[in-house]
Amino acid sequence: MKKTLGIVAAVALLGVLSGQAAVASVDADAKADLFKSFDLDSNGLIDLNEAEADPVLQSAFEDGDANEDGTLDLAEFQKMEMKDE
Ligand SMILES: [Ca+2]
Ligand SMILES: [Ca+2]
Repeated sequence: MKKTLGIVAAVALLGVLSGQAAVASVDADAKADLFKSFDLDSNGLIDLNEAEADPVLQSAFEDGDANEDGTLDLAEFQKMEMKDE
């Protein structure tokens, strides 16, 4: 079940990060859910280990980690998705 959720999340994130039509269907709540699905230990942060579950997230990780603490918090995660240019 966890694995299925991860795949769904990865597909959704792929759409968000690549600026496809999926953006319109992913609202703030869905983004929060997506964040939670990556945050496997539920500590409110996505670390590099957790980001490795998704190649797209992994490649965007460094860029998205605005304060360079090695983790993505929800605010950073939301900003990543909005950055579309
Ligand atoms: Ca975590
Ligand atoms: Ca950070």
